[in-house]
Amino acid sequence: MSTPLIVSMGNPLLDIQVAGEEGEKYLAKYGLKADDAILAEDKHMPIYDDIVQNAKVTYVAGGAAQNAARGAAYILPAGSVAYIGSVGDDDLMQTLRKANDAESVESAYQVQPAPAKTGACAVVITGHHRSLCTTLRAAEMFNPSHLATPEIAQLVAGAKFFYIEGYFLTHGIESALEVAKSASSRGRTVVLNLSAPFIPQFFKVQLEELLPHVDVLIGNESEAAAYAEAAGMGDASLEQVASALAASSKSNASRPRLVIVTQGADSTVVASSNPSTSAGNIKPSDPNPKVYPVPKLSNDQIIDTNGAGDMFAGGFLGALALGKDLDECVEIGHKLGQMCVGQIGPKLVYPKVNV
Ligand code: 26A
Repeated sequence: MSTPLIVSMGNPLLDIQVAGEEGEKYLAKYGLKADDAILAEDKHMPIYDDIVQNAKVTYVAGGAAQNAARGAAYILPAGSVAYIGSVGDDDLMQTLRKANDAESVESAYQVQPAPAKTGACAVVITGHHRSLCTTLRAAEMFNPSHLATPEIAQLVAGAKFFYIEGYFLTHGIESALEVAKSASSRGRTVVLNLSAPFIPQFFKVQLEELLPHVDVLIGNESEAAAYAEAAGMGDASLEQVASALAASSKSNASRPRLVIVTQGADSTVVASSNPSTSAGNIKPSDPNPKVYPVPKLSNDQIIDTNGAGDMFAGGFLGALALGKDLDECVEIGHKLGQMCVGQIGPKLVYPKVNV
């Protein structure tokens, strides 16, 4: 059996994308915000059948941490990444498995028996915005017993890096804590993505419980703002929020915490709790937070932004696992994020290009 370097954990979803004029129509019809990520409420539930039956849709493998797993795998040797999540025994799952196979990501799925169905995300593209409306289905049936199966226990025991999506905290805090606590007590690196504004907003308790075990926190500007609001520091600048998150309490105090905040086409901000000369950290001679400009893309290079943040995170994670310097980790993150923006959905370029 393989021993992957990275284990990623989250909600496996099949993305069903609709764009153009139809995107505008469905955004209005279901009262969605142009750039948001939500769990479908009752009023949104018909959207999946509606777009499949009435619109031109594209199916692409999704699920935030699964996208990041494929992103990391893009720059690592085959067999370096495994992904854990819960799916149904159906054709959606087969599509996801195929996308992982193509990237040599091991699909360490917990498979729920029928009638459970694999989760789906309606992705409504309008211009450079993307609205994500998710029905978790089998994804939220993830049971911690999966971690105790010999195959999964071996993956988790062997991995050096763990990636957890914030989205998983809506239902899986027990498993996330189990993995993160054990990893951080063994000196392994735990990476958490904030995933969406509603996570710090409505799952703050779970987030605060997990945060002490997190070495690298990744989010975007609206997630950082939502955290700031929830933490009572709504007036703080992005740099101040990143520094505060980096400084908040940590179970493995011998390791610094790094906080990375992306802002789409604008600069990426990185804060460290304790700069050092180690790879993957801000150097003591550098500013902290450190600001990294993002290379410009022209309008015609942008297809859609679905998955760009995940591919940034995957590229960053893969580079970190390769022992690269922070500057290179951010650069590779930017490259994969931008590569994804040039594709339909959370995909990268094939045949593979060097990054
Ligand atoms: C719990 N929710 C809402 C979610 C998601 C999600 N992945 C996990 N849980 N909502 C959207 N996504 C995924 O995010 C990617 C873009 O960042 C979508 O599947 C999409 O591929």
